[in-house]
Amino acid sequence: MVLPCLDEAAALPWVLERVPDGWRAIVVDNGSTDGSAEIAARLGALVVTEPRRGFGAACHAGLSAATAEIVCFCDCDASLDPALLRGMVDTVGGGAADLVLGRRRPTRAGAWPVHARVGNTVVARMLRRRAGIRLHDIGPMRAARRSALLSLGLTDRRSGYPLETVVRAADAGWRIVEVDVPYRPRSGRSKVTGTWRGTWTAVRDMTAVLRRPPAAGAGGGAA
Ligand SMILES: Nc1nc2c(ncn2[C@@H]2O[C@H](COP(=O)(O)OP(=O)(O)OP(=O)(O)O)[C@@H](O)[C@H]2O)c(=O)[nH]1
Ligand SMILES: [Mg+2]
Repeated sequence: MVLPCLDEAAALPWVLERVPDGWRAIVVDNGSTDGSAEIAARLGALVVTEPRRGFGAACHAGLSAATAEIVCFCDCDASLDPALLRGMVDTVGGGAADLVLGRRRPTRAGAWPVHARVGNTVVARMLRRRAGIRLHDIGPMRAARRSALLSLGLTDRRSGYPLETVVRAADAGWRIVEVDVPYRPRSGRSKVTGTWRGTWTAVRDMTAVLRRPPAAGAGGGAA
């Protein structure tokens, strides 16, 4: 399980405790200053240090370091329960889907800022027009086969990474399934959609992804 982490000392114990038994937690850090890397290592995670900043850079470094047949991703801020990934991984393992995505369902008001939710709906609509797939959310929680994910040739290294995953997977004809996941208020300070700067960067990165032409050779069957 790949866990991008930037200054999540407060959330790490809860998150790592909920990683299913027998799975390897890969915490990807790039420049935390609150001791996150040391805490993660002490709690038994494999800590990968990625020199390049960015959410996508962290996710991709984790994917590159992973060795399991099926790889999944989860935020490290305690907003999402890593234990939910067991069912998502089983769905991929059982062959029912090539990519399983968690659709965030806020557990209470304030878990998901309004601007983030609106932005997400707009992106989902643009995605439907661009790639012809119907999704409700482009969230951070997802599971797929490692070799298939690597074959997508993802290039985004910032906040466009989850969206690029979905766009390329759709272009390649993957079967994509959405499952509901409770979305809780995060622990600690927000880095992306909880701030105006983070939101702006996310919108820019995502619209750039949607403008990119389909990758050459896309449209075939599932990888
Ligand atoms: N390694 C690394 N992790 C990051 C970076 N930016 C964000 N993260 C992590 O990615 C996850 C998502 O970031 P958040 O700050 O929670 O972004 P968000 O979910 O859009 O915003 P919130 O609604 O505030 O939770 C968290 O686990 C962060 O610690 C980064 O540049 N590098
Ligand atoms: Mg978050």
